[in-house]
Amino acid sequence: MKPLTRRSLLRQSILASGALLAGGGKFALGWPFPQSARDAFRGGQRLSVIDFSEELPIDMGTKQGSELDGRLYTDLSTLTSEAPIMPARDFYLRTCASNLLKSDANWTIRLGGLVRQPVAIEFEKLKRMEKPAGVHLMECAGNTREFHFGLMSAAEWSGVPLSEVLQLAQAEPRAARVLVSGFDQYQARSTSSIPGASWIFTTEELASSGAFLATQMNGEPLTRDHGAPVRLLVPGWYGCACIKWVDQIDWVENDADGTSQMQEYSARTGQNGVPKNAMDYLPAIIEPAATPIRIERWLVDGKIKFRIVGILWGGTRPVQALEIRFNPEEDYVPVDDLRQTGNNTWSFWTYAWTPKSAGTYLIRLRVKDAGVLTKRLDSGYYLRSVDLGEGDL
Ligand SMILES: Nc1nc2c(c(=O)[nH]1)N[C@H]1C(S)=C(S)[C@@H](COP(=O)(O)O)O[C@H]1N2
Ligand SMILES: [Mo]
Repeated sequence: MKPLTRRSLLRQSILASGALLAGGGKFALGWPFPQSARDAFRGGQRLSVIDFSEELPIDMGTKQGSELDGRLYTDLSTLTSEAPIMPARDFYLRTCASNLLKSDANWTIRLGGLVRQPVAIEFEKLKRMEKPAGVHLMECAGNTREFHFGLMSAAEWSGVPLSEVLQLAQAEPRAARVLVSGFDQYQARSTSSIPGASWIFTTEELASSGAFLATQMNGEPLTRDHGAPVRLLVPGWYGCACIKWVDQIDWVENDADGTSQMQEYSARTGQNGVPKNAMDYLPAIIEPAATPIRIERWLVDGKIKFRIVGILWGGTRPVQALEIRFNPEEDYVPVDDLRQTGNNTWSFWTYAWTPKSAGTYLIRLRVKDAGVLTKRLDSGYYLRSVDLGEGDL
């Protein structure tokens, strides 16, 4: 499927509403027609935002630690559909720049392995090939509830399609896969991660995902922590494949071993055990997933109402329906308002909630779409809970 431009999205939603008006009731390409849920809060007053329960009280949005143990958890609770792009300073970090990383002046990427003649590609050359790549979301495969799902962000990128970069050297006939590596030596020994981030792709995976070497984020050069001067971005794949500080690209044989990074992330990318060969790894794609990001408490016409705001991301086509459930005993019901803007980044949904009583609620989402796998979502991975006291209602 071709990436949807803003214009084609607009066209689709016009088509969809046209079809509805004409009584056809058919959505163009299954695009859900946004219902209007905001009315439920019209004239009301937003009183507060209720915290999710059973999540660690951690510092969101500030960098902590350094090198391989450096992290920044993006605060998703303030995200709005009006400002859906993260400035670089708020974009999540899972590994910060090494203290041993040299300056990015005169940076080159060595393109080698199974090639007739290796070449050194200067960063300046990449800059001349750079073009806008659009908005893309990144999510760490190790994004968890205890850290408020803060290892996820979206930004607008520019760069060079990796398939174009590969043309700069002539591959040998045996060359079957592409190994992308970045600078990964650190001063300090990590307590939690294995140093060495590299990933092996087929040319088909690179082409179909639209993988590119990113040279700009939100119209600016990359920051050091985000991989300056150049990182890989693989749209629709988990962040572990998005190698930072790229300095080496090698053509390898079809039966090349998977890298230590692929092994380290095998459980989190849904692999069958820890395969030895790269060819036995499934693509590390992000299946459709959804989670609430904020519970707003409102006063509307003298009554307390809750408005749940959430996001939907992943997958390769718009989902047919998104449903929410508040406790295992209750049924799933459709969310009120889902505005899907494509699969490259997160989309926003809302739900007007009137809980009957105080108590603890476990909030889960479900994608209803025949044939679409949502293993992580269905496992309860993105569940969040909230405790409502008598005074909240
Ligand atoms: N060189 C290198 N690239 C890397 C990593 C790393 O440790 N070293 N971590 C990966 C992981 S696990 C993720 S989730 C993303 C995070 O990118 P960000 O910190 O810019 O958000 O970078 C990836 N690229
Ligand atoms: Mo990650």
